[in-house]
Amino acid sequence: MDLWYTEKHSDNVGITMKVTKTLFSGVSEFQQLEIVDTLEYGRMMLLDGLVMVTERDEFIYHDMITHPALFTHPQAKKVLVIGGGDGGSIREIVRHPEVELAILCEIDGLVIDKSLEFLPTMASAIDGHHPRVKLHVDDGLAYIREHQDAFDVILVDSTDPIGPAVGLFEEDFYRLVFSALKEDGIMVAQSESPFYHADIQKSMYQNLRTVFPIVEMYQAFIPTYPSGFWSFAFASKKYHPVKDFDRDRAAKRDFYTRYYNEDLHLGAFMLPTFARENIS
Ligand code: AG3
Repeated sequence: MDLWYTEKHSDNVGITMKVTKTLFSGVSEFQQLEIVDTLEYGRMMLLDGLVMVTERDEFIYHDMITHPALFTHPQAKKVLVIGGGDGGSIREIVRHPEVELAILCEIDGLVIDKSLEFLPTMASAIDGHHPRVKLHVDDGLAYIREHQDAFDVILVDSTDPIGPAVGLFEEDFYRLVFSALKEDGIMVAQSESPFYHADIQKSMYQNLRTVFPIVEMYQAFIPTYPSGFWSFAFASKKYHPVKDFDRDRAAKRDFYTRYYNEDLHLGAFMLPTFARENIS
């Protein structure tokens, strides 16, 4: 049988992939979760029908949500991930030797459980055996409210601003993140597609700028997300991701990154005009 999955990116356009098997389909308290096998992208996780990760291109997203902040901050010891229940971000964070503790705060325990079961290459560091990793199944907002002045880096590895992630794009949340960070802390959040989501970006970056002194957007190419042109927001109290970037330190990293590198770090912050306009 010929089975295809389509995520619609607008009313008239979408991405479609040939599916060979449904590995899991179920509903949690928060959302609908599917894990399917595809012919070209390997296993793929969908939340409420939206592509979250595929085995083939997740390295791009997870390199880019983690390494720019961790190579800008001179010594990130304590890192928090909000969302990111597949574990891909935590896997990249613990490759940094200076990180003493990486905490995952995911609202939906089903995402963690099913990632451990079906996406082991992503979930390798959240299986409960990693000495520098802690897991919390909790609402990110509630968690940071109780952990002020605590983190060097906070990563918001969320879904689109619909469903459980809506609050993660609002000013009140960014204020909580600001105070949960130490005095020189950095936050990075996935910030949607500059091509399709200009309105979301406008309000998101406006909200960030009312809270953080340094706010920049950077980009990555992610083939399975809407338009393939994706972005991240870099919000910081002290360090600028380009001016304060130590290129040598990034070049000397002792682990392999298939997307991120010290030149791309700088290049990713250079934006096409229309993307700049979204956030100006
Ligand atoms: N976060 C999902 C980004 C949003 C994708 N949006 C979409 N397909 N419409 C991914 C989490 C990976 N750890």
